[in-house]
Amino acid sequence: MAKPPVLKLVVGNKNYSSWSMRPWVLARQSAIPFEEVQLKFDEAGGGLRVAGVEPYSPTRKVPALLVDGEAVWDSLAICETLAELYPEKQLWPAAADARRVDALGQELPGKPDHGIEAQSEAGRLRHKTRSRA
Ligand SMILES: N[C@@H](CCC(=O)N[C@@H](CS)C(=O)NCC(=O)O)C(=O)O
Repeated sequence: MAKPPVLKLVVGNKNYSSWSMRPWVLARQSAIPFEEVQLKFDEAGGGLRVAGVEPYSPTRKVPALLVDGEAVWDSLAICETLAELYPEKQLWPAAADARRVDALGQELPGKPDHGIEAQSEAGRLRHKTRSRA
């Protein structure tokens, strides 16, 4: 990599925002350097809004990743971006069939009513794919 990008990862309360923890754990575990911006849910406003998120995230949700100042939002899009920026870290499965199953896992949890159920289905398929290898 010529010049590593400047990464700023904007997250919410770590004990509430599992979406924030996805790219945070991935980056930390993979030793990818990033600056963390920690925002808090606005308790006074019912705890649903993230106070001060506007300058970072077009969707006003966390997480958001700024790559040299350019925003990427949605936890899995951020994980994909990190995988593209750091191919040597091998963050994504090399096998095409394993990537297809991961794509299923990526799509379903984004749909509000499909959280746990979709993830277990994706987990089952992932297990099936890996046991075939
Ligand atoms: N699909 C999104 C979900 C992000 C999300 O819903 N974030 C919540 C916190 S866990 C949020 O920022 N909510 C603030 C709001 O809806 O105003 C992702 O994967 O990043």
